[in-house]
This record gives sequence, C-alpha cells and structure tokens, in this order.
Amino acid sequence: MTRPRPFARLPAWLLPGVLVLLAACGRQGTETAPSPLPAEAVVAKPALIPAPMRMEQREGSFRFDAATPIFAADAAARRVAARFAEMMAATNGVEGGIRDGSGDAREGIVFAIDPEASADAPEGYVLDVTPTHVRVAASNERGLFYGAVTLWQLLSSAQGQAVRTPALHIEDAPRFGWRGLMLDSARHFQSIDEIKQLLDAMARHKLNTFHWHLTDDQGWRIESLKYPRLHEVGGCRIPAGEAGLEPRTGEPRPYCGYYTQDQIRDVVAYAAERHITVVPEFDMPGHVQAVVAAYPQYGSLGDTPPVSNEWGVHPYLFNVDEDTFGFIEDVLDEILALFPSQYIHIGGDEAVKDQWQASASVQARMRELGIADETALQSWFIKRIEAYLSGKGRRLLGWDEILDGGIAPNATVMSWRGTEGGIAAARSGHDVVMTPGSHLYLDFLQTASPNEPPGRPVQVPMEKVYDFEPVPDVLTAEQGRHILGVQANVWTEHMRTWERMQHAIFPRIAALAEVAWTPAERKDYADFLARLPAQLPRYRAFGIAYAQTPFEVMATAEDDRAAGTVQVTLENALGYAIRYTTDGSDPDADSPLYEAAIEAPLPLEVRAAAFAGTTALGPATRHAFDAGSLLSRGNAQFDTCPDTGRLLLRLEDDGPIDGDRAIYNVTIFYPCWLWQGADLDGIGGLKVRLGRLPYYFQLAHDEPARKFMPAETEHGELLVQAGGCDGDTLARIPLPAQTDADGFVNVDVPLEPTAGRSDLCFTVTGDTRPMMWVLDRVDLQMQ
Ligand code: TNX
Repeated sequence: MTRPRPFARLPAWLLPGVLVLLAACGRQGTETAPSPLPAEAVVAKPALIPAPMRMEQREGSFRFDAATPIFAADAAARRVAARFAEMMAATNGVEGGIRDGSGDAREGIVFAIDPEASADAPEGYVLDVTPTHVRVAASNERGLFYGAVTLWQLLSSAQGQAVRTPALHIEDAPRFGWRGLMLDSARHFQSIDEIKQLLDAMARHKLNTFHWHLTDDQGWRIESLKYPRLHEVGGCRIPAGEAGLEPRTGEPRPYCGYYTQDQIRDVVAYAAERHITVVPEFDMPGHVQAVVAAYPQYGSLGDTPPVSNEWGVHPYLFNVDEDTFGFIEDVLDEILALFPSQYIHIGGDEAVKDQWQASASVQARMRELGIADETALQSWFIKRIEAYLSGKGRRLLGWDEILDGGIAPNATVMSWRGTEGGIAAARSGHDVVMTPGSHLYLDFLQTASPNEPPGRPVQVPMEKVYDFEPVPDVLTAEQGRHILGVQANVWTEHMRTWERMQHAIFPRIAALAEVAWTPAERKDYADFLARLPAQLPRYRAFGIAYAQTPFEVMATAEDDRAAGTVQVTLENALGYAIRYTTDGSDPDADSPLYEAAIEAPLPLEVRAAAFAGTTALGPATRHAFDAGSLLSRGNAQFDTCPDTGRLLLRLEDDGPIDGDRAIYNVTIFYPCWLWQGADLDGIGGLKVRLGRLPYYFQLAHDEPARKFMPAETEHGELLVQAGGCDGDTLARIPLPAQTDADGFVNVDVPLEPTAGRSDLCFTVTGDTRPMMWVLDRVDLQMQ
C-alpha cells in the first residue's frame, strides 16, 4: 500500500538535499505484473537523533519499499510494527504490510521480543541491518519501540517510497531513565489533541516522562469531583487589559480551561502506549492563588483574590490548618487515582513567606508546633505531604526549594535554580532530576532574531541545551548515580498558542533528546548539526511547526549615510553555511557563499538562506536597505539601557482580541531603549511611536527594584536624551491619557540641528503601574 508523498505539494526549498536520488529503474520480482521499481533514495549517512550508544557500519546495503514484508510474532511486536508503519507512512509515504511471522525470517523486517536481546538494559534494543533483512530485537516492548524509532529514522534519513540504507549494527540503551519534558498547562491551556501531538513527538525523540504542570496562580486545570469550584472558579481568569474585555460590549471575557477526569485518563493511557509516564504537578504551598480564589478558607489571610492574570511570583500560600491538609489530601487522592506514576510533583517553588508572617493563625500554629521560622514551616509542610504520599506507595518530587529548612526523607529534587540544588540533594543521598533554567528552560528564546515570538530574550540557544552535562563533575560516582536524568521545561506565560509552544519546543527537543539518551562520550555538537537537517522533513511530515528562526539568516547593517553605502553582516544562529543574492532573486545552491560582510552602495537588497549542502533550511530572508530604511528602527533593533535591572521580556500587546498583536522588548523593572550611535547629521526631528501595555507582573521581594522617573504631567512624558541615558535632555513631551484606536500614539519630537552620532535614550516618566508605555519605533526626520 502506498500513499502520495506528503512532500509533493511543498515548495522546493523544503525538499531535503541530503539524499541522492538515483533513477534506478528495474523489474519487480513478480512475473505477472512487471512494473518499474520506483526511484530509490539513498541514505548517505544515517541521521539518527538521539545518536545511539554504539553503531557500526557493515558491508552492503538494504532496500526498503512498499513490498518489504514486516514480521511480528506476538502482540507486543505487532504494536511496535504498527507504530513503525505509521511513521514510515508519514515521512516516506510507504505503509509496509505487517505479517504474523517468526523472529527468524531472513527477508524483510522482523520485530522480535527476545529475552536475550537487551536483558541488562530495560529500554535497550539491538538493530541489525543486513543486505537481505533487518532485525530489531529487545527484551521488552519499550526497548523494541525505541528500536523501531531508530529504524524509522534510518529509513527517513532519505526521502522516497524506496530507500536504500547502509547495512549496520546498533546496540543502544539510554544514558538516563528520566528523559523529561514539562508542559505548563496552567498559564495557558492546550487541547487534548495538542497534548497528544506532543506525546507523539516526545516518543519519537525517545523521551519517556511528561511532567504536567496543571495548577498555578493563573489556573487550576484538573476536574475535581469533590471540590468542583477548583476547576469551575479556579479554571478561569480574566486576562489583563484589552484581552480580557469583549470588544463590543466591554463585558469581561474570561480565559478558561480544565481537563475532565476522563480526558486525563485518556492522556495517561495514550502516553503509556507510547512508553511515556505522566507525572502530575499540584504546586504547593505557593502558586495557589487560583485555589484560594475558589476556596478562600484554605488561604493564609482569609481574603478572596481573583484567579491571577499576572505573571511572576505571587504571595498566596496555603494556611497550615488541619482542615487544609484534609483538603490537600482529598485532592491528592483524586490525583493519585488518575495518575499511576510513581512520582507525584508537589511544586514547593517560589513560596515567599510574607503571608505566613502576616497570618496570626499561621504564627500561632507555628508556636504550637515549636517551629522556629517560616522556612522550617515549609519544610514541615512538605515533609507532611511526603509522609502522606509515601503512605500511598508514591514518591514525592519537588522543585529544589524543598531542600530549604531540611528535605523530607524520601523526596526527589528537581533542580531548576542551576544545578546547585541537585548537587546538594545528590550529596545527601537524594535522587535528582536536572532541569536548570540556564540551559533547559524553553520559555527562553533561542535566537536573537527579530522574528522570535514573545518570550524571554535571554537566550537558550540550541548549543546551550546540547552542551548541558547532567552529572556535575563535583559529584563522586556514587553520588552521581542519584542523577535520574534531565528534563526541559515549557513555561507558557508567553505562549498563548500551540504554534508558539511548538516554536519553543522544536527543534531544541532534539538536543534535549541527545543529552538525555546518548552517552556523554558519544556527544558531538558538530555531528548533531549535520544530522539535524534530516529531522526537519520528519517534523513537517507530522505537521509540527518547528521554529524557523534557528534556520533563518539575520542581518545587521552599518551605514554611512554621507557616502551612501551600507555594510551588511549576515548570520545564521546555528552557524550553517549562508548563500545570498543581491539581484532580488532567491538564493539557491549555486548562489555565492557568504564569507565576509557585504559592502555596497545604497539601495541594496540582500536575500539569504542557510544551507546544509544543497538544501535550503528555510525560506530566504529579505533584507532591504535604502536611505529611508537607515533612518528607522523598530523595537527589536534597540539596545537595552544600562542599569535597567535584569529582567528583559519580549511582550505581546494586550490587543486586538483577534489578529496579530505588536511585540515589544521591555526591561520591565525600568522600561528604557537605546539607539546607539544614531547618525543625527541633518536630522530635524524624530517621530516616535509608543504602544501601551497593562503592567501585569508580580515581583514579590524584587518589587522595590522597580523604578521610574517622576512625571511632571498627568500621564507622564516621553523623554529623549542624547549622549546616553545620563546625557542631555533633547525633549520631554507630555503624553495623552489614552492611545489612539489602533493601540499606539505617535509623538513628534522637534530637534535642534546637531551633527555627528549620538546614543539616543528613550524613556517615559511616571509609574509603570497600572499601564506602561513601550517604544514601538523611531523614525529620524531629515530637516
Ligand atoms: C520560575 S521554575 C517558575 C515558574 C515560571 C518560570 C518562568 C519554577 C519552579 N518556577 O513559575 O513560569 O520561572 O521561566
């Protein structure tokens, strides 16, 4: 059975060039229906991600096509064979026929459960490709599935309905037992279909743990039969600003979502079929504002907050009354019934203790218990939950703050504030999952491209993910065995859509997979980059909208307006070769390779694309420069000012409800933008466009670091300084109460004629709460 090739309708740049298409026509081995063999795609080099533990190339090659029989002797092998056939159908358009058959067939492909095959590696497998047949064997279904993924990757290293692959022998097993991905479904909510797509993709990267962050200040996402207000009230928030209002009526427009218990069971079963364990998280004692909104009696101060529509560290904490523990245990019972995983994540992070300090009853209880301070109280709280979970035969997992004040006896630590917490836990004999924000937080953006979506612009590029070493060398071998593995986290504050989540996850998940699976001594970043291009058509075949920014070409320009020339520097974030044109055509494999900055008279149009061999890795980017374009800058082209605090965010406008929203880089502690070396020769004024955002952040103890200049007029002024942010004031222009209907205001800034270059600094005076002005663009106006 064959299907049309899924790539047939895609533009030429999407077609992979790593393969060689041989027009090898011949005769099929049946006498009655002679028909030409289809063209054969040849795998020049297997592109396997993650790289296997051991791989040896052998003599000869094996041909796979629609006529290749696939044998499976038992139910487990048949399930694996069916997944293999599904993957081949998606990527190569061939759905081989599965037959009942013994594990010793000498033709076609055999999937075999063989107790001898990988006895000492619970997730391992052995794969043999010979010129006549392929055998995939493992001692259990899980290992066999990973063998099937490898074989599929081998055959989809080239594309076509007939593939010839080199003979080889692979012995493989993962480095770590915990190969995780966390998805935050509280800040933004995903459909069950999207979650399933993610689980499918995880399995194809040999990841085996899905940590599901289901509760937070901004939303409770688990249906509770005993406490329905959790999902009914806690499942909805009114988004900040315009996004939370019906445009026509001005009525509140809630953002809601929760998973029914049936849906959760479905997800858990779906994951299990793909050899993935779902680990739920019920975050406590902090990150519970949505719970307190639904059941204020379990909060510390007795007030009823709304479900939060802000990001950051919130003050709401559970109180420590017996009733509250009764409530938590009831909810945990519901969670335990839904999730069979050994581990249950109870959060424990970012619980600032202000409310416990302010609560008379919490303080009284602390004294009664003889607990010295709030840190010790949190430790007591977590220990109590740990005892409860242990009593139910489960293991407690928490963020590294569960070390503070003394860790519970059997707790496992997820180290997110760097690796220090993990090191401390391993030294004291506790198990650890490494998930440091610096390397494995996928809410941090991956390139410096202006085309990145909203997120955190402190970058976590591919190489940083790839280079993460989960077992710190300060640990002894014995302590190192406590590192169960690694996990990347997808926090979704800035990911309103599934498209954005996919952008964050793919292709960095490929680097994560290799960190989690491949032995340290087999890791090689250059080799990984050589294998990555073959992964992209696989993503496309499954409809995955991976990030394009790592494969695009970015340009920066230095102009000489007087001479009428420009110098353009091109860069690809992953360092792939760049080909470009300056004649307005799209570059192809014959276009010049970029080697040094392009210097040319204005106007200039550069089109460029990154290439792996002869294959363009994405659409060409177009960069046009003329006398006018050099006078303008959009938000993403500005630098951040000195002394603005550490938190740079790339934020989306709060409106419009439908359609594209503007995106702004903002240093939220002190919004300020710098145009370094602006050429002011002959400039008589500036046109400045500002947008406006609701200030929706909770900074907890960092709040005092927020600063702004006093306003002299009611709505603040746009302040423009020359010579940097301590320089002379060029203009101070009062701003209106509101933006125009399009969400922006345009401000004309007259300037005294000056000469030469200067660093222009843009700020707005006045409090950033409740609304914050943000710079959208600046145009220099000729005199
Ligand atoms: C910190 S990581 C958090 C999350 C945020 C994340 C944003 C952790 C345990 N807590 O609540 O979403 O930073 O990067």
